[in-house]
Order: sequence, then structure tokens, then C-alpha cells
Amino acid sequence: METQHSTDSVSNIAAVERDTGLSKDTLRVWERRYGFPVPLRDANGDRLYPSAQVEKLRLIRRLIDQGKRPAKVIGASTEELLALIGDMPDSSAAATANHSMLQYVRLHRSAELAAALRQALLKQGLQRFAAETVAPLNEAIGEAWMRGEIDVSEEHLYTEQVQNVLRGAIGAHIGAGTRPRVLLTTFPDEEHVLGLLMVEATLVAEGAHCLSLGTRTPLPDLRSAAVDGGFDVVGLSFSAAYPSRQAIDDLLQLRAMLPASIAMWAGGSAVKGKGKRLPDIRVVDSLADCVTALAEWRVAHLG
Ligand code: B12
Repeated sequence: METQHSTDSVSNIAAVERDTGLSKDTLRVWERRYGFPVPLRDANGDRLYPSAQVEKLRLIRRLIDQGKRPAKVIGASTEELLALIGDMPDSSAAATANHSMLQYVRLHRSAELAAALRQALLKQGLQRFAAETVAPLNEAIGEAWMRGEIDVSEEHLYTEQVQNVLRGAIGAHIGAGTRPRVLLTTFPDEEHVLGLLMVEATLVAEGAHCLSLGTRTPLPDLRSAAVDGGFDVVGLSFSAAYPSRQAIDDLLQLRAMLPASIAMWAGGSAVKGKGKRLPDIRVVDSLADCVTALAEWRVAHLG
């Protein structure tokens, strides 16, 4: 509902939520906690937001999608916010795309989300899509969940759509790959699957032969699948939710169970930088490092 108040058009809280993607609760909390926004009130006492404030909220939303904390930017003027956005690395197009994808998750518009993901994949190709679209989106979704702006069902909605698009693209390469033969999975307590899919996308694009068992494979079954399947590498993913101590113990246990001829690669936030405590296990810190680990393996085994 747009009404004329002085020269500035105003919007009610529902319209601002739709426009900025900031929930009504967040708008009210910020008003109390930071003194911004400062809505007017209509005859019924309902909040009305002048368009200048809505524009500022849009800019603040974009900076938050880039990882900025609300407290850090909410006091800035519109000019300062624009300058901050201007300083953002040339990811404005990506940021805008991510912003709208986050919107689709919030509004349960899965068809538009899937279409936007497919569009990005088309533009970027499999490897860049995983690294430059899915990785930052994971962060943004995780942050939005942490701020209570999305709930677990929306995390699932997001995961399913990303999974469909990545699986579809990877599926086109099934069986085409050569060496190494890489078996991908997670341990029983890890249900985050996107890390695995991003790795598979990266490796398949490099011509590796990958087989994913999905998440939660018990160690003895993983051992027999790796040995009986003649795999060269077992790759395991550990999200930030997985206790690092447990990851190290479980990885060392599997290392002792697997023949030395099968390499082990471990990745994800929970094991990042933990290489020193994991002898004979290659900790891979990023998708780019994944390509390096692959090249190292080929040099060592295929000369
Ligand atoms: C989607 C999601 C969910 C979905 C998962 C759906 C599914 N089936 O996959 C659901 C809703 C189920 C979920 C549940 C939970 N989640 Co969750 N989740 C996420 C989210 C948004 C994306 C997950 C993901 O797959 N990320 C990809 C991860 C694995 O990749 P990465 O660690 O960044 O690793 C990078 C590289 O290292 C490399 N890599 C990764 N793995 C590997 C493996 C190999 C071999 C190699 C070479 C490279 C490699 O690729 C990645 C590229 O970016 C993350 C946010 C985030 N930032 O990740 C939160 C997040 C991981 N979850 C979190 C939490 C807390 C949980 C729950 C405990 C919440 C709860 N109380 O229920 C549960 C735990 C479930 C469990 N037992 O595992 C927190 C963890 C925070 C912490 N420090 O503990 C996060 C970080 C959100 C947040 N910001 O707080 N989650």
C-alpha cells in the first residue's frame, strides 16, 4: 500500500519485507536496537516507511549478503553504504544474483530458484558455478539461518534445488572420467551433502571418475566399497557443524582400515588447516586446492 505523506512515498511493513527481504521481526528489532529504520505511523498506528529509508534498507541488505554485520553498517548514510557496495570486489553481478536467489528461498519460490541456478551454471560452467555461486550462497544461507531469517525447511528447500541442478550437470559426465577413481561420501554423523557435490562437480570437470555414495556411510561399508570398487582415492566432507576432534579421530580410524594404496582426501570447514594432525591424509582446503590435489595424484601415479 503506497500512500502520499509529504513528498516522500511510503510503504507498509509487509511491502518493505517483500522488497528488501528483511523480515518484519528484523525491521522491528533493528528499530529498537539501532534506532533505524524510523518509520512513520498511520491513523491506526501501523508503521509506514519512507522510500528513502527503504532504499537504505536495500543497500544494507546487500552488504549483509556480502557478510557485513548489521551493527557495522546500519549507522552509515546512503552515500557511505553506496561507497561500501562500490568497494565490494567486482562481484556485484554475482551479489545481485545471490541476493535474488536468497529471496527465492525466503519466499519458497523454488521454480525461480532452480531457473536462476541453471542460468548461473550455464554462464559459469560446472567448476566456477560450484566455487563462485554455490559456495557463497551456502555461506549466505547459513548466515540467514543463524540470524533466524530462514528456517531449517528453507535450508532443505535450498539444498534440494542446488542438488538437483548439480546432480543433473554432473550426471551428463557419469562414466566419462578416467583416473583417479574417486569415491566420495561423509561419515554417519554428517548430513551436509553440498560440499560433496561441489567437490564432485570440480573433479568431474577435470576428467576424474567419481562415484558418490551420498552422506552417512558407516566406516566398514566405506572400506569394502573402496577396496572392492578398486578406487584410488576416498574423499570425505566435514561441514562446520562436524566437531573437528571427532573428524580427526574418525579419519585416523579409516586410515588404519584402508590399504595404503588408497589415498584419502578430507575437506570442509571442520578439517580446514588440520593437516598436521592427519598423517597420510591430504586435507584439501578449497575447491581450487582440490584441482591441485588431483594434479599431484596424477603426477605421482600416472607420471
Ligand atoms: C544446507 C545446510 C543444512 C541442511 C543440510 C541439507 C543437506 N542434506 O545437505 C540441514 C538443514 C539438514 C542442516 C542441518 C544442520 N546444520 Co547446517 N548448514 C547448511 C549450509 C547452509 C550449507 C551446508 C553445506 O553443505 N555447506 C558446504 C560445506 C560442507 O562446505 P565447506 O565446509 O564450506 O567446504 C568447502 C571446501 O572445504 C570444500 N570441501 C567441502 N567438503 C570437501 C570434501 C573434499 C574431499 C574436498 C576435496 C573439498 C571439500 O568445498 C566447500 C567449498 O566451499 C551450512 C552453511 C555453510 N556455510 O556451509 C549450514 C551449517 C554448516 N549448518 C550448521 C548447523 C549448526 C547445522 C545443525 C547442527 C543445525 C541444527 N541444530 O539442526 C544441523 C546438523 C546436521 C548434521 N548432523 O550434519 C552451521 C554450523 C556452524 C558450526 N560452527 O557448528 C552452518 C555453518 C550454518 C551457520 N552459519 O551456522 N544444515
